[in-house]
Amino acid sequence: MYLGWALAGLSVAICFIIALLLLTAIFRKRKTSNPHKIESEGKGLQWVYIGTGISTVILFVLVIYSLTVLNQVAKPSQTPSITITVTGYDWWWKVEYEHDDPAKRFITANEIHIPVGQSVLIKLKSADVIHAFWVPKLAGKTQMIPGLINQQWIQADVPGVYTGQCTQFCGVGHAHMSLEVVAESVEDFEKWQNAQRQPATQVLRAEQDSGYKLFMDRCAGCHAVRGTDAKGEHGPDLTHLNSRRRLAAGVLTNTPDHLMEWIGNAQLLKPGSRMPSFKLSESEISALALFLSTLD
Ligand code: HEC
Ligand SMILES: [Cu+2]
Repeated sequence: MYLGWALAGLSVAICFIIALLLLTAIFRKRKTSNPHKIESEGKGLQWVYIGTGISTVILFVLVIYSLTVLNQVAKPSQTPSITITVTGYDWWWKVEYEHDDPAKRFITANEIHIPVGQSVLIKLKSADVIHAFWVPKLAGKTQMIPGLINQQWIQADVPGVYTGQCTQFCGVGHAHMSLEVVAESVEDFEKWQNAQRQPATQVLRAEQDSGYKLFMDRCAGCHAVRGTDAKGEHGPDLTHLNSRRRLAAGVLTNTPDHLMEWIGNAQLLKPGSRMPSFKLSESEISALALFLSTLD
């Protein structure tokens, strides 16, 4: 896209022409002996018309040129093969992979996986206030507005982890609302996707666990674990919690220690967060940790 260079070049050229005309005007001497005598009225007016005409034509051409380029940029190079709906919450991201077959849809949070070299359509929604989705290396900012579905598409041509951030001030947790886009080979992406589609694996064994019961009592109102009775929607889906790189939209790296630290001190680690801090006994902590460790 040469739009930027074309605009800059033209601006410079026009500056030069204007400077040149100004200098000629300054240094050209009037021929009349009396400089105060105005020559026949209206004679200079035609130049105003000509000048305005030239400017209008140039600007009009530039508008068309810009719109054409913008239109090209706004479209993906290929029709997106994957559609993901990302919903902004105070202060985390719900990520839903769409599919025509309901059995192949799944929900995760704060981490988006995409195959390298493919364009992916992202539908952007908000559950509460205005947020904005921005992964600087992949695409521009797009607002997430309650009641509206905005769209953008992203494509990563190099594998890697691309960090994104909410860029619309949305309250106390705003600075702690980041996400990651993991771009990986098609095979790795398929593997990840198939794993995410599965319900939680160890649940049957876990049902006897006191950790499982504790989770159902204290956490299931806000969190879902597919394959169990936990169907809460106020917080991130935890079915494959341990597959994620970070906790709480980027606040902590996801390790077993950090996980229990988060549960005990969510309010301290992410002030204002919509998850309460839990005061649990030693035995409750180890039981809960055991249950959570099964959420691969
Ligand atoms: C009142 C609702 C609520 C309850 C109850 C609750 N949580 Fe949360 N939880 C949230 C919200 C909201 C978040 C997102 C916090 C953020 O990132 O701002 C969250 C985040 C988390 C995360 C981080 C998930 C991720 O992918 O980043 C974990 C793990 C978690 N909660 C575990 C638990 C456990 C275990 C319990 C029960 C002891 C529990 N939560 C109880 C609302 C709740
Ligand atoms: Cu924000």
